[in-house]
Amino acid sequence: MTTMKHIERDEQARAILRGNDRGGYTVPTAGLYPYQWNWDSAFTAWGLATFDTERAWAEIETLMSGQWPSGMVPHILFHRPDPGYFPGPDVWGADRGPIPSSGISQPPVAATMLRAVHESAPNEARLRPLFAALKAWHGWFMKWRCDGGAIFITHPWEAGRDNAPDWDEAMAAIDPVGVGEYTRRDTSHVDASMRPTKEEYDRYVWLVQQGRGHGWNDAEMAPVLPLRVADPTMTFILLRANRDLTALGLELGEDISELQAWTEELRTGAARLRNPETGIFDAINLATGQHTGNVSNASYLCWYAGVDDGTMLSHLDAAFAHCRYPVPSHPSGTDKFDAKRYWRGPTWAFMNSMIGRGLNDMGYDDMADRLRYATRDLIAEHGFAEYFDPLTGDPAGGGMFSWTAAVWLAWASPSVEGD
Ligand code: 9WN
Repeated sequence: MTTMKHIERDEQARAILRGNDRGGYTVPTAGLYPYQWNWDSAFTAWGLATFDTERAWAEIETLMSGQWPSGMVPHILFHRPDPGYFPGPDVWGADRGPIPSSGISQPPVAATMLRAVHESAPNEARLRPLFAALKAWHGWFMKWRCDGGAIFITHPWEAGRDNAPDWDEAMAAIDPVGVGEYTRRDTSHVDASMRPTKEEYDRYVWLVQQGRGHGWNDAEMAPVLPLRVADPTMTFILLRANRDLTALGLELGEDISELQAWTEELRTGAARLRNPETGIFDAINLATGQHTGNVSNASYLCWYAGVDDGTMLSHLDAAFAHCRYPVPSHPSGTDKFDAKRYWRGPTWAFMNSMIGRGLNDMGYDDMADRLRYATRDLIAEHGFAEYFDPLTGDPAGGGMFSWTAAVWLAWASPSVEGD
């Protein structure tokens, strides 16, 4: 049932997306994240498609305008300098693209969101160049981030799940020697208890310094990468995005054979992520070959990728039993669970939207509804936070957040078509 509160939230969500618009691109939130972030922008486009399709197309076009000649699409585009964020373009020293940027990528949700934008406002002329650019980006992942079909990350920021326990083992093996002094800016915007620790930040910055030292040259870095963890976020999302890009290519009459081959390879990689001991999907530290053993909210992206699975379904049921507002980024009641610390417990509405869409695709409609309604209540009651305490729903991190507003409009709100 749509209530006044929901209608108010629809209006607020649109106002947030307009307020975070910097002209052709949208920042995740003012202050804390003053640039264009890759997967944030893709989700934002999905939300924009519900009320301003022109801006939705432009959002993805602006993102792709930062693509490097290698095909890589950076995780941050520094369109205009802003001292409020660290590390900025001077620290990254990444000058291989047309726009100052970071030197790593982020989960490629863009093709999937582009498909939704194209469904809302079909435009083949705009789609065709984006198809080619997205294919080149997917190809970059297959060339430089693929190990036996599983996509690995080289920096926790690449997965977009910065301090998830999945990287703990690989991060502990790094000695951030010579990292030097630096001033974090995130903790001047958000309480430090909701952000990564100093030990983690030292390693984040050290890894950036390593890439910079190699001039962000993929071939030079490949044999010496200090961190390589096969990641469910990347693998499941690329698998899904590749299928969506294939559908768009078919519509355009483009050659899709390479995309189909990548999909098959990624399916093999997704199967590798299944932990042989527990049956869950988790990350693999490629330095040791060990599965990390963590159920994360990315573990539940299997359905979104088109991989059917019953084990994860029973874990999801358990998450509902333990948390009022699932899906926690790390299971409550475990040692590493921290209800407010970023990717070590909090619920992220945009992750829920992918999990929910996957459940629908697999025909688990009751579970999908359950998750969607829980996320609806979470946002209706607690606002458009970056992330939320899964037990209480308390908002955490930044506020007036673009992707939370976007998934409200495109997925969680009762005004979504067909509800
Ligand atoms: C580093 C913008 C980004 C998200 C990531 C999230 C967080 C950045 C940070 O914010 O990461 O990229 O500085 O903490 O973890 O998923 O894209 O919203």
